[in-house]
Amino acid sequence: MKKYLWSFALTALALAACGKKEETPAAAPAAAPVASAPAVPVNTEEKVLNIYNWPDYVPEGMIAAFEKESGIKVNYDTFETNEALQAKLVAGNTGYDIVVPGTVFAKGQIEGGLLQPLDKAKIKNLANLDPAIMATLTKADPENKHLVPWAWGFTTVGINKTKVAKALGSLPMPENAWDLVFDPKYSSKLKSCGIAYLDSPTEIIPVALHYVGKDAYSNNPEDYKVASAMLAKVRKDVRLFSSTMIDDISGGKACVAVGWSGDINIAAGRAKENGSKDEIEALLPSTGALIFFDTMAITKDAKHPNNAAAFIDFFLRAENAALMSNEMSYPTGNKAAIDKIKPEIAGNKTIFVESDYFSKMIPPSSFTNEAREAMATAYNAFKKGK
Ligand code: SPD
Repeated sequence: MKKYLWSFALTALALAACGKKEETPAAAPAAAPVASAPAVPVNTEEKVLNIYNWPDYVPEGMIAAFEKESGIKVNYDTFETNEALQAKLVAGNTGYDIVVPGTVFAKGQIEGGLLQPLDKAKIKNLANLDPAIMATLTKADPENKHLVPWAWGFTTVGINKTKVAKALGSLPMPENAWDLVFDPKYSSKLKSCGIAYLDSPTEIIPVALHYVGKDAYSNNPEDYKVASAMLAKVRKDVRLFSSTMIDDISGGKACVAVGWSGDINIAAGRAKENGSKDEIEALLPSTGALIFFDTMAITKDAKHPNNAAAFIDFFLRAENAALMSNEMSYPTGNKAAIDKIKPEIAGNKTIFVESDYFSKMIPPSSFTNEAREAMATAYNAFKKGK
């Protein structure tokens, strides 16, 4: 299937190029051409592009296809948390051209001058993007000058249904799935098969705030105290603070997790590939889950901004954005890609959520620096069990 999609994309490209060649002779002038500025500026950058993205986010073969078509060598590194990317950007001289922050961090990065405005003339496929999603991104990037959606998804509870049912015994599943990871009544039973939390203050404190009825993006330290008190009660039941959640769920280290929708779906597929009969699924908590948008942006000191624009344009082709959704289980913000999404992905309610649940979800906001520091303090104390 992968091969078919890629050869389809490349064949279409080749045909388009051939078409152009055929038209040229009819329009060629009889006299020698007068030298003039080329219609498309020549890209004189060295043929290198450095990308920094989340793990398990790019379809197999996509980077190689870009390299083959463009002749640009891509160095592709990954980071596991927004905090890690933030620290690199603030330290400066990242060496990266494209980074993929979540919008909750990107807002501050734009305001701090860490990301540069896009040269939109070089990214024609921006026209493929969904205006509704671009409107949402204006909360972080007021005039849509810097950020291009890579994917979106939500932070939720993922379970190995088989193992959770066994560990809960006669206790029925709660109506609100967040209870599984935040209420000792459930966590004390589930600790036997493994509870995992994402290892990041800005992933855990917001969902904890939401669970205790506060604004998930509260900047109020008093609210953090309430969330911390709740977390302290389940600390002894948490087995893992994970940055390898897909493997931890699919490999059986955890039966319940605070994780990302797409990664939980990937874990479900991986467990099956590995021969497990257990059913793994992302849940839709009755009180809602936290939406996120991860976005491509060009760093302020990128050495290869033209190559970066070429890659962004390549990713925004409908076929490529659809391939990301099909392979990585995250929805795309690319409207032109939607009719190319496989029915089993488009119809999976824990990937493309239905509108009645969507209205329950918590949209992303952003944190002040002080709030981020307070969250880190609360989270580290919780992790240490203090
Ligand atoms: N496998 C890709 C995971 C991307 C997760 N980004 C989530 C950011 C949520 N705040």
